[in-house]
Amino acid sequence: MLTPLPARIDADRLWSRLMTMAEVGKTTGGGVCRLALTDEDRAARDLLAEWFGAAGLSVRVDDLGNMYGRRAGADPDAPPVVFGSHLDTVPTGGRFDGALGVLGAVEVVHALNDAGCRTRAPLEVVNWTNEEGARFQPAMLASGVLFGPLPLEAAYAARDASGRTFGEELDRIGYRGSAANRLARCAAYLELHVEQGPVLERAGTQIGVVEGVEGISWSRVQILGRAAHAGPTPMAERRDALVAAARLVLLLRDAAGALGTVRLTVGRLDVLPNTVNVVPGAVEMTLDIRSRRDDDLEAALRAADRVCGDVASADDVTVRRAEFWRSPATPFAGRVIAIVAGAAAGRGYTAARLWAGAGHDAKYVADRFPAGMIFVPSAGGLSHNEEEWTSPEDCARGAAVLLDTVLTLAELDRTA
Ligand code: HGY
Ligand code: MN
Ligand code: MN
Repeated sequence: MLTPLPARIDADRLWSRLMTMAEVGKTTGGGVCRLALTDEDRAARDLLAEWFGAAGLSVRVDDLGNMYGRRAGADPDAPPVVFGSHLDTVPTGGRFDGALGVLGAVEVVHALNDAGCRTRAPLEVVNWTNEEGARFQPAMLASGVLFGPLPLEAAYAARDASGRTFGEELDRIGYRGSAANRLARCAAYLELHVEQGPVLERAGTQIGVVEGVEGISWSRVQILGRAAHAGPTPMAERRDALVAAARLVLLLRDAAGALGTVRLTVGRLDVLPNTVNVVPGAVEMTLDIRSRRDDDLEAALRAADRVCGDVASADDVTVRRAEFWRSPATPFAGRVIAIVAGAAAGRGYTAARLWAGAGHDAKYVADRFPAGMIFVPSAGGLSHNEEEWTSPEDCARGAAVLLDTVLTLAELDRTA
């Protein structure tokens, strides 16, 4: 394990970039709304391209809009060590989810530049398109096309709530590059990210050594009753889709909550016709189920279908669940995990091993190349919330572990 090198993370420089990026899509609640392929995302990308240039990185964009900043190595033919994350956010996002991984990576490059360090392997900093899946489903869409099961055409055809497609919006913001620019070779991939949960903070631990990404299932659930007049329709004769949905949400939570490793969320619910004097005829909602164990995830889905059937018969409605995205639980590469752990120890930081409850592009990259992640604590375990907070010190510690991990993987070129 390398001892810390002359290369040094500049905590103020990293924080200043994080706060500058946080101005792009800033919300009145102090958070960030930078939905994928919106004007705010374009502005963030343009700013990142500027910062890539200032760091001496050569920029390229692939046909999914993924942005790569490349730093030459002593061995131009060696596969690059790749590190980064995403700049898109959920509508009430925070300033650190994704941005810390991209800007922490830029800071690593500046630290190497300042110290005049050259690596044997080339380095590539990446900004993945549409990690969140908030505007265009599924999540991790772009890395899912490159390394996962998602067909390119399906990605381009993904529509947002207003009916605009991913492909149209990628063209509109001017970030549809070439397939020839896709990441094709990679010695290893690293992603620095805020934990987005309470584990590190509660344990008073500085660094999370991430062992893998939990499995995720996204379904659409349709509840069909019968629209009726809110006045004359007797209560006993109603087939009220919203009442059925309300019962279903609670029963799903109890059914899945009984399975220890499972977390279940109904995040979106649309009532139809959503009118003050009409008994709701239909409800459409989303179901997000996660577990680090695929068998628990399957058990939760079976329990969910049982509950859907019970509500359908009890409330005289039709309930249909259709899964539209599945990301299996994915372990990271043992060698990368060990190097991250060694880097944290080399800095004298306290560290703990854990699994990522959130999805990350590192999951799909890990399906193809050796990958790992570094977590830093989230205040109150909060994320996907405008009050998301990670301290400047924790951000800098994460970037230092990223720097040392990248250097170990890319090897310092001592011939220079
Ligand atoms: O859904 C997720 O876990 C990620 O934030 N896209
Ligand atoms: Mn993220
Ligand atoms: Mn997120």
